Amino acid sequence: MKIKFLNRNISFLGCLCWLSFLSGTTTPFTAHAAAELSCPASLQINQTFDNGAQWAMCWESKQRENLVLSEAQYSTPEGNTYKVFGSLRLSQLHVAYDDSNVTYYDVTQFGLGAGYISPLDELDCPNGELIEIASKQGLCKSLSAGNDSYHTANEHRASQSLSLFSVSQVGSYAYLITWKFFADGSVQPSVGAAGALQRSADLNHNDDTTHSHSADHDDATQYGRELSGSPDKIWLSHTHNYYWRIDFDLGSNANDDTVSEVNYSTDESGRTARSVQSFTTETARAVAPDSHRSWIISADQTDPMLAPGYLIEPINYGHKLDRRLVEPFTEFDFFVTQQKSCERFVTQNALYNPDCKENLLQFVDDESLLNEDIVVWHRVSFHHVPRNEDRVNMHSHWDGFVMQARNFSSTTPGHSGNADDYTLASAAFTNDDSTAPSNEVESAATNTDVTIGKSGIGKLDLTLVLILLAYTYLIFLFKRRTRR
Ligand SMILES: [Cu+2]
Repeated sequence: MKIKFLNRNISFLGCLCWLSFLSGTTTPFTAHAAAELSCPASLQINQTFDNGAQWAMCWESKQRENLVLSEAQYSTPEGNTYKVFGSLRLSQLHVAYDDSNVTYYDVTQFGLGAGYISPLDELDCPNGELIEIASKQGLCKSLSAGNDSYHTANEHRASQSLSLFSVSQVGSYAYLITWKFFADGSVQPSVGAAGALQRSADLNHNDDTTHSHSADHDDATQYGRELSGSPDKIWLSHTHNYYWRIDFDLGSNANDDTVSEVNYSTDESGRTARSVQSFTTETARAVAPDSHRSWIISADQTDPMLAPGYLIEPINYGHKLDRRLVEPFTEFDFFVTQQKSCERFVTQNALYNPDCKENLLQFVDDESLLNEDIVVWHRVSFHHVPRNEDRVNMHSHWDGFVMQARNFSSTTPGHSGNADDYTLASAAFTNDDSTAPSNEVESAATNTDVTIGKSGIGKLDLTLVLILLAYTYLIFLFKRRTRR
């Protein structure tokens, strides 16, 4: 795996500086007019929010993955449209039991679509629209409201999202599969595991209902627990590994996306510094809470921190299955590969695509990511230790992650941008604070990143103007001298 360290030097000369200065922003935005979706109207999903933003996309249902969303584009409240995703799907539900006797690959062994779809009713979809899949009311499209998107003394608005919800019954489990597309451009895929527990081991016969194992009583209890009302059984613990396959198509074409990894390190004086690396070849990465590791996807290779794009922060990562000796791909949580339509499933891929490799880690084979259509794969784990309440009807346990939209708008989407009196007073107090520790001042002066704060941009632009005036004057002098 090769990692290219971003050249963070900023070129101060050239016409880009003028463009930056004239537009009042340091980031070249790549907004487009809304593109026509290629799918028929019956397969289009459109949602406009109270703040004026919009999402538009196509949908289809496949027997294995069920919902596959494509051509997803987001329009800001100001009307700037960004292509975002070529396609989005859940690619595998990998369930590994603690006794290691059974591992399920629910998407490829069974499926989430066709006969696995559970019909929905109005109670599943309050104030929403039920859409037919496989002759069933299989998809709920609704406008959902959450906690405050913002709340100041003068303005407040609830967070709104387009919610797409379906249920797939696989064995004893019912998977509640949700995609939320927010009014600020963020996207949250999630899965709720519900239904009933799948596997138990019989304490008296020292084997389980689906597989034999020579464990004695003490061994069996290590891998699960007895539950109220279920004598002589051990209900087995297991890890749900959810894998999403995200084909980003940000920017003017599908081949200009960059994926960068962000890490932070803290030195002996307590200062925490950022480093950003962009991937140039296919890669497999693990979460790293100690370095606040996150990933940025953008279409601008100059500076992903400032470009429009998405941030994936694995902040809900409490559990992680790592049994690399049995399944090497479980060592990693985040993968970037070239887009290939035959690389479709995280495991058992060759079963359906015999011309391609078998699993996700094998897809990572050192191919270039430069000027290629790229795909991001993200895994979230949940170690499920049964509790009494899981029988007979299990509560839903939810897992997922957020792709946080960043730099699509110059301020909070939909907000007027006007500060209320409290905020202004607070800002004035902060600006007047002359008791800042000296190392803070030093830290700001030595920061290699462009300062995004208002005063920072003002100083930067003034410096640029002075440099360019001096540069223009030197050229003028040089030409005058050569004419003589
Ligand atoms: Cu479970």
